[in-house]
Amino acid sequence: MKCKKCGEKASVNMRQHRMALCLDHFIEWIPEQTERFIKKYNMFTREEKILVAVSGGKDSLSLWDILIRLGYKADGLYLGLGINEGIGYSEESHRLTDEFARKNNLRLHVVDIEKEYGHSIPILSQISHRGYGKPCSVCGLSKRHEMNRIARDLGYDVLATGHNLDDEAAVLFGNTLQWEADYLLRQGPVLPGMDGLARKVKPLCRFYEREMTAYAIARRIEYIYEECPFAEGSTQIFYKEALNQLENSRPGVKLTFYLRFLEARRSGDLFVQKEAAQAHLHPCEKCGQPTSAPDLCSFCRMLEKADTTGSS
Ligand code: Q46
Ligand code: ZN
Ligand code: ZN
Repeated sequence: MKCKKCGEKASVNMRQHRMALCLDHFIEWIPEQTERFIKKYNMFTREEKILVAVSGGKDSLSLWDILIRLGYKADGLYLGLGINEGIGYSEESHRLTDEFARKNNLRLHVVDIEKEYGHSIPILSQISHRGYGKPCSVCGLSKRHEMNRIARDLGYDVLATGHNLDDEAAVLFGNTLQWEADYLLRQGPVLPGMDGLARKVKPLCRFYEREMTAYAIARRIEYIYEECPFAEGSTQIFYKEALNQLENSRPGVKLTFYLRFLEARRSGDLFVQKEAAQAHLHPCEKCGQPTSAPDLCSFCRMLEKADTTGSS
């Protein structure tokens, strides 16, 4: 197979675009496309301050790399979750993120959940009795809260995450199977900001996971290969595998699923549009972040419960 741009031997074949590229052209094509998506979905401008949530994985480090190559002002945020089962997941991902920032002369903020709140994510999950033994619900809640807090306190305009098309299609698949109208209405490349909530963007949402792996390798980015030990057996992975099976026999089906959804959501065709739940938000009494609960947001409630249970 030949590269579409130069005719040399191609290294990456993107069946969904009926296009193959050599490595040199592939690592140029990825930022060009990212720039196109940033503009198309009005994610941010070159004047805005971007905070990239970096986990040490291929997607978030590649996103940081791409934004810097494109000339955006992007700093990183690493959250220490204290997940040290198996290979020492948190320690290793922190090390790799630090190294990337240092090599590229980039600014990295580090927040360690245990230092900040007294307990690591697995412990918080145990003592708050959320998530039926898996720390993922406490982890997700804490990550959202902390990313928002840092973005707001340090004056960032926008928070960027490295979600790729496989992540987005799997979430969409799950929400469609359960017909979660509220979640469906909020899913997209941009979640607008509001008082106390930073705008959230996903510049890689149209790239397949395998493209991001190829990019990270081609750019010689050292990232953590292992998944978080708690990801094993998750519903998300099950949906990803199901979609990959469909993709194998129908190349492009994942991308079409996601893009047609965005189109339907934009035009309002498929949904009985509901009043956005955001209209009823007010500041949490403790941390000030918007919440629909009467007094404390779910993160502060979880911490309060963990503190009472943990100290009894
Ligand atoms: S939620 Fe769950 Fe992930 Fe947190 S505990 Fe690990 S698998 S890192 S995206
Ligand atoms: Zn080429
Ligand atoms: Zn709160």
